[in-house]
Amino acid sequence: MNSCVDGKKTLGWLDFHPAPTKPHFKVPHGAVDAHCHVFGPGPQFPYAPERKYTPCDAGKDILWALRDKLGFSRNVLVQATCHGTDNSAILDAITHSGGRAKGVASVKPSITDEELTGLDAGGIKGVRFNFVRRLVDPVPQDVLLKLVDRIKPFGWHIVIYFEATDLPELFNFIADMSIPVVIDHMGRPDVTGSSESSAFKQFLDLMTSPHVYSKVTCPERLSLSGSPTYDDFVPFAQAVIAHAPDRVLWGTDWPHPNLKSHMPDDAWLVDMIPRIATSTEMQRKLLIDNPMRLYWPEEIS
Ligand code: 0GY
Repeated sequence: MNSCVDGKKTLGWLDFHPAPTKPHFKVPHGAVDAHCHVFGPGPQFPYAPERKYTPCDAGKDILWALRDKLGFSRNVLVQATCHGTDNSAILDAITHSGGRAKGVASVKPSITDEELTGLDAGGIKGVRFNFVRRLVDPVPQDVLLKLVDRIKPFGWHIVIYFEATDLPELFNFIADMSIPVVIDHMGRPDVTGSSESSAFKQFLDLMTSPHVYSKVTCPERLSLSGSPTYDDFVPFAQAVIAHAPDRVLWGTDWPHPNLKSHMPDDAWLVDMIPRIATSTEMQRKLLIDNPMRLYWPEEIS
């Protein structure tokens, strides 16, 4: 596996898998990869000066090839902190996706209504709030709530990223939200513990709110038991899916930014799907019905 290289400088973060294999699990026709990113290329779409890591360039054409190889039909592109609030790379990718990609932006609280309208026209369906302190300085909740009021007329939702230790502080903020909220990576539970712990019970409690969704994603980030089967991740994802089958989403997280020790073959991640969503009905909800409701509602008959 290569490390990212910037000019002659090796950056230390791992590059995405150079040759993912074909998964054994065949995803249903129309499946959505609802959490992935495009990065750069740096000269065309520069990285944010305030970034905490520099990703390997990972452009749209490589993502579309991966989508096809894994058998997916559509992608949701989530803005990561390395691009700050400049959403140009994902907007460019959406424009060149033939209608097969939508996006989630990061914005400054000072964004104008005109700029929001432009993002909406460009295929943005939500705003990401990031509370992960190693990545950003969180914005105060009252400031974010003003933004929620402003995006509500667009029919967008919030995507929220936080670590499990911050759930108690964020519980009411999320539970009281007046628009849908999608939680990244199940709120990053400690999967070395029990899926029946009080901390994870609190997460499942939050998931009883009818506007709260979760991505059952990122075994490669959360697991300590490791690849290719990531067994410790499975009971957590199973519990979330069983608890709220109509409000779970799945994604690859390609190109897996900010990883330094382990990079998955994306086929391993796809092969996790039937282990966490164990019936064809659950798989259809996870991969098609739920993401289509949030990202392509106009195509639901
Ligand atoms: C992820 C994970 C990470 C990074 C970001 O916005 C970001 O920079 O999301 C991470 O370091 O945990 O899912 O993309």
